[in-house]
Amino acid sequence: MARLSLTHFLIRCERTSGMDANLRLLLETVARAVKTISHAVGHGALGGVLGSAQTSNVQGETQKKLDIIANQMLIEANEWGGTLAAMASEEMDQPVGIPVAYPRGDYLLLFDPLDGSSNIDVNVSIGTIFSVLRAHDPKAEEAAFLQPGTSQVAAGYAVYGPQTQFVITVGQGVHEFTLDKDTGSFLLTRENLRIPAQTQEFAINMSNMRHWEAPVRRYIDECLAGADGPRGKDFNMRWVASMVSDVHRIMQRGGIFLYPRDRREPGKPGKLRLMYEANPMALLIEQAGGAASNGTQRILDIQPTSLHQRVAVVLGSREEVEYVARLSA
Ligand code: P6P
Repeated sequence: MARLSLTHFLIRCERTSGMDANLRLLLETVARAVKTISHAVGHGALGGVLGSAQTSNVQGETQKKLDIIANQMLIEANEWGGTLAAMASEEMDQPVGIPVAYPRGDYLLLFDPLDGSSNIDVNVSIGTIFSVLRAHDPKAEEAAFLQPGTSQVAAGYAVYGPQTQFVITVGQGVHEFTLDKDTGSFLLTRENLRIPAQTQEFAINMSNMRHWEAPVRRYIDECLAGADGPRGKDFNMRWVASMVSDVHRIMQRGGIFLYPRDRREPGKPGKLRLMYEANPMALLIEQAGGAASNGTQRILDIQPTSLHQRVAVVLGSREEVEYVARLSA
């Protein structure tokens, strides 16, 4: 039986669940931009797109050439279609509005155009993360974006790995599409992904152990103690250092991902960004039956105070995330 294309799947969603046609168009436009990013990433050194851009982003991080290329591809693909009022990105200090030459729409698009940048030059999987909010304000100002994660109307990510995959939710489950590079279509490969409630696999950057707060330290120590310890089972560990890749693995087989706050920068609640990393991933994880917290509070309930604010992240198999929260209580 032929696989459903992304377009066919979204039109079916429009007909069966009343999804707004402009939201469908927006998701298809993001998918088209993802294909162009996948093509650029796939060229690597042959396309002259590797290495540093010799610039820094609002986070003070050195930007890779592909960070900027991917950011521009998402802006150029989405600015003319009439679905958006504004866009915000990890790579831009301020949101960008829609040029006066183009119609404005009712949605806000936020994205991390290329997540996992430290992996770009060593050919390890990277990705794009995006979030969609409703525009309640005609101005393209930061305040219009400061809505809690529960306000998202859609979220998704792309993984640029051995396959290019596009994983989305519009609030009715999580669905995975794989790019057919012969035809250029995204085809449905998994519908209604479900994350197992329990796991024996954790993902964390262990080199930061000495900086962790006590509850995280205790949780990881218990995992390392294995079957002889209080958990009574052995654990495995993975850390890709691309959130998209670690989350995608959890979507496939369960697990828990932790990027906790640590004592290196006590003033920062964590490394990852709330609006265009943690919130979209938290919506996807919850839609697949998992849980996502900052260690104690549900991520989707956090009221944002700034566009680029950071947050601690503990997400994945529901029972494991709840266990960490009990240790932190
Ligand atoms: P570290 C990538 O830069 C990123 O934002 C996430 O994708 C990833 O999970 C994390 O940072 C990796 O951080 O400190 O292990 O390099």
